[in-house]
Formats: sequence, structure tokens, C-alpha cells
Amino acid sequence: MSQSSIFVDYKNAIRARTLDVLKKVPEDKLNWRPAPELLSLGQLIHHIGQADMAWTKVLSGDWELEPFLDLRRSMDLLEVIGEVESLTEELEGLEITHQELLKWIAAQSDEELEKVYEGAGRKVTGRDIVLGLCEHESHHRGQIVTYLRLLNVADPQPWGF
Ligand code: NI
Repeated sequence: MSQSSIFVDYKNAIRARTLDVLKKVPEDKLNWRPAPELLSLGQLIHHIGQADMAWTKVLSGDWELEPFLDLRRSMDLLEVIGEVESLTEELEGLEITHQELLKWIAAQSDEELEKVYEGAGRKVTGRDIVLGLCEHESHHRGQIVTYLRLLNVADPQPWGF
């Protein structure tokens, strides 16, 4: 089994668990946040898709790593994301950016996944970035689960039943 097919399966499995959680998000709570300085529930969902989109651009060579990291560090996520209005639109956006990343992963040989991207004093391989995105999504899924608990919405059990 090639590394790319392992990563495609892994990314799909991570996403399936995220979608299980997102099914529980009440549409009328998209703009809810536990504190004023934190991303809202809808903004967290949007952010997962934005990360997939942005890193796919880095992986594809459309964006250079260094300016991307500089820009990312200077961004205020609350401002950049803005208000999120529709759960359906967010779910559609998530699917599009997820598929774009899967398309990139599926096209890579094992050697291509080892390509090194350099910037801001760091060196990462394509494989590191893909694994990092899976970790990133899991991290924010955990935040979303916490938000749902604070809203008294039952979250899916981690073992899936
Ligand atoms: Ni993040």
C-alpha cells in the first residue's frame, strides 16, 4: 500500500469523525462562543476548511511557505473569518477543501511526499504537513466537542457507538 493511499484513508477517517460531531451542531448556535475573544462555533468549522485550503496551496506550490507563515502569524482569525451564516454552506466548503487536499495527496508518490518545504526557519515534508492537518482538525474537533458540551448538546461517543 502506498503512503498516499494510507494518508487518503486516514484523512477520510478523521473527517468522518469530524462530520459525526458537526451533525450535532445546532444551526442557531453558529455564532455562539464561550468568551468574546474566542472563535465562534461556526468560525471553528470554517477554520478547519481554511487550513486545508491554505496548506493545499503550499503543498501544490501555489503559495510559498515563508510568506504564508508570515501572513498567518499576522492575521486575526476572528476578523479574517468574519461571521458565519450557514451550516450548510460551511459543510459544503469543508467538503470542497477536503477533496482538493485528497486529490493532491492521491497524486503523490512515496518520494514526492518527502519533498521538503522550507520557510521561517523551518523545514517540513509534505507528509509532515498532511499529518499536521489531520492533527489540526482533530484539535479543533475537540474544541467543537467542548463547545457542544457547554451548550448541553450530547456529543458522539469517541468509540463510535
Ligand atoms: Ni487552527
